[in-house]
Amino acid sequence: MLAHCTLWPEELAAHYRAQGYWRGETFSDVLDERIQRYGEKLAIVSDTRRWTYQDLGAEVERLAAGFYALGIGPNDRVVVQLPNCAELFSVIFALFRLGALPIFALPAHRKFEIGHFCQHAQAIAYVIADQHAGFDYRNLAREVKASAPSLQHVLVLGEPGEYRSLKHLPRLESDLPPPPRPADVAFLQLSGGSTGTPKLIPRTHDDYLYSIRASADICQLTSDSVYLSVIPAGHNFTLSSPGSLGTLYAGGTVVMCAHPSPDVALTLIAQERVTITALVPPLVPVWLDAIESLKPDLRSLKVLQVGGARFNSEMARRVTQELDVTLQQVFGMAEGLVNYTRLDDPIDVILHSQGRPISPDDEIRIVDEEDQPVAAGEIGHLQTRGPYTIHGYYKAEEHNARAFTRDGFYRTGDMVRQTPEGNLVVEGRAKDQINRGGEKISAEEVEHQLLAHANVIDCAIVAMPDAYLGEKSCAFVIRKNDTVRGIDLIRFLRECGLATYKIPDRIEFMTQFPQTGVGKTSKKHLRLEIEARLAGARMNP
Ligand code: OOB
Repeated sequence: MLAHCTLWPEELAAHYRAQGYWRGETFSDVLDERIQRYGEKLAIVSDTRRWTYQDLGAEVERLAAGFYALGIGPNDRVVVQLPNCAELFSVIFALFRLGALPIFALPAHRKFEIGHFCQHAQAIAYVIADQHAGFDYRNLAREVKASAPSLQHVLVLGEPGEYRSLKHLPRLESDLPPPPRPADVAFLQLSGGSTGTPKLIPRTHDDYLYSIRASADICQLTSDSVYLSVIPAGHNFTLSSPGSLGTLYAGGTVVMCAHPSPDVALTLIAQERVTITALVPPLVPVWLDAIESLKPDLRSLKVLQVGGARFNSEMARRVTQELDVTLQQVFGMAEGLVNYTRLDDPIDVILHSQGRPISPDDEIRIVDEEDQPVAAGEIGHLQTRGPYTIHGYYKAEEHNARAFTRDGFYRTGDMVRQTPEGNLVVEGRAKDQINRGGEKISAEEVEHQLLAHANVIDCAIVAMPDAYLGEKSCAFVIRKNDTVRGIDLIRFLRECGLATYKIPDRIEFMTQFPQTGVGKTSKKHLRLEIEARLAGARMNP
């Protein structure tokens, strides 16, 4: 069992087993069963590859043997940073079989994030593609290796350079280790984060498989389903809600879209007869416009999921008016809880709410600042506990004491209200995070980096409204002297190796920050300040 993880207390675990949520299966059990049942059926389509379930199984076997021969075994952590491609699945299922733990990095992550994951989790291997979208990941690996002494292997999909190719792994002379147990941690997922360093989320075979199975059921997936993975495949939404893993669970076909541009994605929908896909809100108007001009054949598409950030109900209405699909809103989090509008919900529920939890045993509390329940229908802080929501981040004891209540509820940081029918409406956020069109930025993480600049006395990062992304990030800075310009600070942050989406979209200078009653920087006033400055700029261009 992986150390430094707080899992479910025995009493709750026993209840979840008794209810049949946790079925005592591992990812390897599920894959083996699917290979038996659907062997010749198409499992994954990606660029040049068309893998049947048998092909996938053979690749998983080859990689598991090769990884183990390299010395990757039970409980070893492996950072996996691959674009949307078939090999993502052969790699992670091979690691699952060994009981080694993938850490799902996003393709946008750079030296700062990858270095942190490697150091924090003492990862021994890092899996990358040679290059993708104009970026060479082997260069990144070089930088990361220099700061992560635990890293023993860099494994490359494509041209390996000085590293090892995934194609040429050593031969295994022994047997594979015994498989992991269903209650074991299967992988570490990334938190959107609202603190100084990104947190890692331990998910077990039992809990994740339940959320996948129940999600596939809610979305009515069958072996005829074809899922298009558009946004990064390692994100919880595309991976498991029901995503690619839900589709494989149902015996369907996963189509990997390597670039989210609508012309590529829409062509794939027509070619592969895609039945369901998932988007973040900013992609929706782009798709609708592209559909109007390209007029692709979308007759196969039955369900369009939208989630990851607030989805405006006017845009939701446009979807239902312009496309012959069922819209589904999805409000979830990598820590666990996922809410869906149901496919047969009345149109008002689909347009105006973010749906309801997966499980009858997802416990929801909506509370005030003192953790006391608010009146029915009022807005409050969402806390949750349930069969697939974690009880603690990996190696983060101090933070866990704040992020979870004493009785094990996760403080989501979301402000919600619940309708009389039980649907949740996301009204805002109490956590110090910017949701940049579905990409989450922890303000504190970027502030830490900025404060390291010699000319920065203080800084505060807040969300500012944006017509396309919903929110962008604005850094307010108090500087030592005005020789330092915004562009210098941006360059400085890039050199720190922060992912591009975390670099502030705007830098504003101030000589002092507005304060709250207790003398802390008032981010509320800073948000109003940037809104006023933006409105002023619009009036006096
Ligand atoms: C998903 O997961 P994360 O971990 O990247 O982000 C979770 C946070 C939530 O706590 C909430 O603040 C926000 O993203 N969020 C939404 C939302 N869906 C997520 N805010 C408003 N409306 C929504 N529909 O983003 C995620 C994980 C699984 C499924 C779907 C999304």
